[in-house]
Amino acid sequence: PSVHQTHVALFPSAGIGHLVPFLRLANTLLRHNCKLTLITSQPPVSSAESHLISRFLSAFPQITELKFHILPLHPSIANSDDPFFLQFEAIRRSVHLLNSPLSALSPPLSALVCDVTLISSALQLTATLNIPNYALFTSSARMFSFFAYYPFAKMSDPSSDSIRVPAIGSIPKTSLPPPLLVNNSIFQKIFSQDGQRIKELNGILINAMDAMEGDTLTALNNGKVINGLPPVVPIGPLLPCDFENPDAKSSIKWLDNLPPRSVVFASFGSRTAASRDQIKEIGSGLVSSGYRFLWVVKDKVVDKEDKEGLEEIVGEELMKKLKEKGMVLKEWVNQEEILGHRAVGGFISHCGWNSVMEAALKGVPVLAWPQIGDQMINAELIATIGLGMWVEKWGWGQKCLVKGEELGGRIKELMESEALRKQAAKFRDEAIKAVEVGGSCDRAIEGLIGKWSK
Ligand code: BUP
Repeated sequence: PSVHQTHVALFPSAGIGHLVPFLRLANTLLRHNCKLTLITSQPPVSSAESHLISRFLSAFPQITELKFHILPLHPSIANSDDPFFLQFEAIRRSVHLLNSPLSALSPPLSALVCDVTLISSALQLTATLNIPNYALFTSSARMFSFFAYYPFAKMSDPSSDSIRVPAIGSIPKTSLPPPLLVNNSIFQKIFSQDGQRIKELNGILINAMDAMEGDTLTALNNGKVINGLPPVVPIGPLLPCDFENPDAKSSIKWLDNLPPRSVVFASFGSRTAASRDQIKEIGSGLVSSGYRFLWVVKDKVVDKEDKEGLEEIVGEELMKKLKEKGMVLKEWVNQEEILGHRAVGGFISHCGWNSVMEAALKGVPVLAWPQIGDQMINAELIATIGLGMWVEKWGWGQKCLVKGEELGGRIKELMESEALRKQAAKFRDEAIKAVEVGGSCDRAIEGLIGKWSK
């Protein structure tokens, strides 16, 4: 009899932060000889996503793309102004359309790996297809613990200003993703519907590693957070891949001429836009830090509508000062290459989980400045394990204005801290061990494929 390759369908949801780990997982599974189908929701929210998907598919023509045309959301459901949440919900409501194209795939699917915001709808698919359903959780193990515990948490208890997650500790309500505290928000609904059903999954893959979150991963797998979870498999760090980045080399050339660890890199991810006032304060903070800097400016939530030039956004006068000491960009940059450059000694980050894992992989200490979502929980983790520092009183970047002078001082602290540099280097060493042939990542993936191919 012919031996079929293990065929896995990958089902990401909206946003770069969700797409990137799926494509990195795809790259890993290909190296282990799997056959893959990538479900791409049409139309995507941002150009960053559509560009990334096309680069990925041209790099791997052997991958089947299953174009999934999602149904438009009824306006009565659309009670959010976040384009990414609206897309989450639209995808969830269209999942039934995937039944027949997925069952027609050949060879038949061995497993489906879905985004965490798709658990409840994907479980219906995999029940019909009679295949295992895994979720790829796209944030930290700490965040996953909260997600798993959420259905049991007494969120509405007004007498308590924090949530005690078993084995993890207290998480202040102010650190939770803000939309979770808004009754009947799309986000809250997803959290409770999908959170309630994680025990029905066959496993949870997570871009995490023991060196950073060993205790949490052990607690999750020993039933200490909640009872009866399927295996939580740390497969991190997922490695950045060549296809991810267009050849934008100008920033790298600029870095090439600078001394080791002399530059601070500032980028706040793909999902948040800073206010004009905050952009100006960041600019003056970078200048006052005395360090050289590479700063990626973002002033719109979705890149498709991003039209204004840098001079207009930052202001001509400040722009002149900025150019003397640093490089300011308003385009997609090769973040992993920048973080891996010897001239870069610190990273001001929004703490999107992919960025955090990339900082660990490259051994760059982080100045955590959470903007939305899971990022404050990730920032707390960064400070606890010493991958970086977090100025708690800054609150949510989207809500408070941090003054340039204050920022400049913190940048100095970050760049001058020997302790942070050493700790970050330790995480880099552990990350490199984890991704070696025969390392923990390899073994985890082999174990999964072994199960899927039975
Ligand atoms: Br912006 C940008 N270049 O210019 P996160 C991002 N990235 O390579 P997010 C670039 O996109 P959420 C750029 O390296 C990382 O892999 C970056 O993911 C890459 O944050 C990814 O860090 C961004 O998880 O979303 O997209 O803001 O916080 O929702 O995960």
